[in-house]
Amino acid sequence: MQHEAIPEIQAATTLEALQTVKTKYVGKSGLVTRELGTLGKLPPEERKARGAEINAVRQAIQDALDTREATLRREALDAQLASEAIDVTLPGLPLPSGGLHPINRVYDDLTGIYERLGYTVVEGPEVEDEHHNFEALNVPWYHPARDLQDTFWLEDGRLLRTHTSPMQIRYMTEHEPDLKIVVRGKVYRYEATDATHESMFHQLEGLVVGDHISMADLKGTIAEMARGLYGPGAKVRFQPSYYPFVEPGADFAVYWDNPRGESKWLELGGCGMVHPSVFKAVDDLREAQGKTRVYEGKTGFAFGLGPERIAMLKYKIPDIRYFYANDPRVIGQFRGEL
Ligand code: FA5
Repeated sequence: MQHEAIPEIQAATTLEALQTVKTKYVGKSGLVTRELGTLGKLPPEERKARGAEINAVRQAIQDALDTREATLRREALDAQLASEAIDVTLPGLPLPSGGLHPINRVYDDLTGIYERLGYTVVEGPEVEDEHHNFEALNVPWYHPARDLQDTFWLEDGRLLRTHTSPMQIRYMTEHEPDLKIVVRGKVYRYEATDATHESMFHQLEGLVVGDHISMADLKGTIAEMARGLYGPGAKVRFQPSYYPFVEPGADFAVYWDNPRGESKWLELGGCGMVHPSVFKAVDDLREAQGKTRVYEGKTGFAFGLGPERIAMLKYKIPDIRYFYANDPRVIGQFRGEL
């Protein structure tokens, strides 16, 4: 029987085929098992020898089964590994990745410049009260900016800040001079949109307060920013302008030259020397909170600009509304750029 079983075992090429052979010989009603069952019919003196004989056969078959099973399992594993082998010469699949929004990249450029000049970067609330957004900034009740037409008012009397300047008030109420900060964040205006105006946009606000701060410091700072953005050849231009929270006030533009020979003045934002009424409003707020009055008699400058303008030129985006339309054809171009 062993002589038949062993070649059958060797011939089994799958685990299923091997199981069939196993059942045939050593299963519950297999040939060897049945043979053992016949022992009882033998005369007692033959039983022992015959029993040992059959057990030896069963053991030999079982050993052969085990060996073959191990071989088949190893072969199956080898085949599986071979079929799943990684071809390291195949080009990789590109991983989809995000990217920084162009406005954030411009912000990073700008705050990088100011951090190197020792400024602290802060953010503030987008929902503001009238006092911080207008009154404390010396914007009178009859100023057109306070009109319903220009401000998104909330039902509770608060508003969406129309500029980042209210953070001047918040920061000075909390901190004593000397200070140098830039504020980054979103602002909102209820106005018709066009290629250069959005109802939600961004600003970068700067505020420096100390002793003997002058207009020359302001101009030097804006010039330093322009050089940081557009290289050593960048020029800046200041034109008198009016903002209630500064005196004197100015608008500033940067003359930028690029290798393609396109060069022009880019109107960036407003600036000026902090108005004494603003320092007084801050001291009033501080006093109401039990803090000391420390701002009257100080000097400082402030500026505010729109990073969208810089990003539109830098990335050749012709319409400000593309930044926030969530069109993957636009934003997708900034994938992977960090
Ligand atoms: C202000 O908002 C002042 N708070 C700036 C300031 C700060 C002056 C500190 C003096 C001292 P203005 O409304 O001009 O100023 O806006 C500043 C800049 O924001 C503009 O130069 C422009 O770059 C940008 N901006 C204004 N309105 C929009 C708009 N609708 N869409 C996109 N950018 C805008």
